[in-house]
Amino acid sequence: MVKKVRFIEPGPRSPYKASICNFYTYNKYIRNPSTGLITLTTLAKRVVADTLMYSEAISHIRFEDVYDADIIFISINTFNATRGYALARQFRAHSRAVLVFGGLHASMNYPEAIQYCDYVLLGDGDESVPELIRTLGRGEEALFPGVVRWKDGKVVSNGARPQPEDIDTIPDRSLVYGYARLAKRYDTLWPQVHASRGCPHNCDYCAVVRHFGHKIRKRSPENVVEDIRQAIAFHRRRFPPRLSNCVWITDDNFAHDRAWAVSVLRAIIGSGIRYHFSVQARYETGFDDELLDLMRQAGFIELALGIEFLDDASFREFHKKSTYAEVVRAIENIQKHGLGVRGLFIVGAETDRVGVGDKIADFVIKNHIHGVLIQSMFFTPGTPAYEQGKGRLIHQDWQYYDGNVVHYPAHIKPHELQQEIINASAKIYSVPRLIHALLHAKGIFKGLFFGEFFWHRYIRQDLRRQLPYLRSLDGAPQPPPPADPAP
Ligand code: B12
Ligand code: SF4
Repeated sequence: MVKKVRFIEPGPRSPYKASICNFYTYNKYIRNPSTGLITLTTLAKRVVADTLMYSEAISHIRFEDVYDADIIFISINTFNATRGYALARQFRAHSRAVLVFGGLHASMNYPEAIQYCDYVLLGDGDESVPELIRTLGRGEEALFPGVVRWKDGKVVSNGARPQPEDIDTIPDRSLVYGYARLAKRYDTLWPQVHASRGCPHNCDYCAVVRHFGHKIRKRSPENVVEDIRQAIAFHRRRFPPRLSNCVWITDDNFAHDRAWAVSVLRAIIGSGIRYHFSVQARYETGFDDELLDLMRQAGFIELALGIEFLDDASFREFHKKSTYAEVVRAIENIQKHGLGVRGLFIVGAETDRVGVGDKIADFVIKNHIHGVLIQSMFFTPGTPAYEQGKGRLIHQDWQYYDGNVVHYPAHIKPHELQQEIINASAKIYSVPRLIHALLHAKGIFKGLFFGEFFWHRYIRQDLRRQLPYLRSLDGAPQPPPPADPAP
């Protein structure tokens, strides 16, 4: 019998801590818990009544409540894998629970993850988690597809499992310990809804497409709207009113299935929900006038574009189907439709040199991009970028795979590249630009810039902490730079 199940989202390097910063600095000691893991907790609760989730993004774990569980599910992305493994060791020492890892990093890197647990479940957990609970509840061995397990001291994989098509589950956010209270208290926690999974593109550094596949799987528009309604209600408070009234639709490529995106937007418009929305999309969405108008009508305030690079050689290097000229044109058109643009950038491509940070900052300021995330190149095991770049990695200490420089780029030293990210962030989120935003930015963008100003101060602080280590690598022998990117 399985009577008690616990789900764990391990924290990153700065796990939750009660702090006044949490009111305005996102990600220092508080950040949104995983929608994916809440979804799995919701599904597991239908099988076992005593089911609960802990997220170190918003609370401490009550270990005495976890140790006597029958099954402990742990979710890891790359950046929190180190913490996940440490927690698994602790659970092993104090609990007899069956330990199960899943999530993007565990799935793409299962030979590593299985060293710390009994099972790894590959891919989406929507069907495999309830199936595992039922199987173990019957006292049977888990032999179904998607299971990685130990047999006679060896790791055995039952192979991939077809991805679930029915993903119409509304995550029950109240199943996360402490979340209901904090969601109402902090504007730095916002409603998040994931409406579709998968992407037909193939960018070399992208783990998402390898984990969720090329086929886009979608929730029904009605289900998405109901989730939005519940997510907003979960975060609503009477007094003082929330400053950040924005739902983040966290899909990676929202508009790829255009007909579906239109039906979701029409459903939001028809629902009477009056709120702000932000969504990630590719630059092509920026040429679709009808879609942009619908987004505006539905309450969307911005599109977060994975711009990534500012030169066509880098787009080609990583098989990202974009060109600089098209990205600029898309930004202009999006803004013409009254929507803002958030820019997501990657540094560390082969063409990057000293000055790349200034280049990004100047581009952002010139093109009126109102918010940015700048990260160094990611190398998630299982991606082509990892396969090509693994000989040039500085280390594989996953906890630093969260935007820090972790490789030796071709034409710039690691610490110089880290400094470039810091410079770009400081130039974009400068005090004069903060004052300008507070005086001139419209509506919600004032509050957004204010919050992001402090978020970026934290990001810079964190990146600076790595500088002495990265500088110390200067004397170390470096692997040879690869050939120039294909023309
Ligand atoms: C929303 C989001 C955030 C939110 C919330 C994160 C969260 N806790 O989920 C916030 C803003 C906090 C965030 C922050 C960051 N993020 Co983020 N984020 C996302 C995003 C866009 C959507 C997450 C989501 O809801 N996915 C949909 C659900 C359904 O998927 P899922 O959570 O993976 O869960 C499913 C499966 O993986 C599986 N599963 C998951 N857990 C488990 C556990 C078990 C036991 C089992 C069996 C199965 C299983 O089943 C679930 C349901 O099918 C993803 C991209 C993506 N598409 O996933 C990036 C992503 C996870 N983020 C990423 C990164 C890098 C970051 C940051 C480091 C960025 C930065 N530099 O600040 C930070 C790190 C934050 C921190 N310090 O903790 C990367 C991670 C790459 C990697 N290799 O780890 C991703 C994949 C984006 C990308 N394009 O590469 N992020
Ligand atoms: S378009 Fe975005 S989600 Fe799709 S493969 Fe490229 S980076 Fe990944």
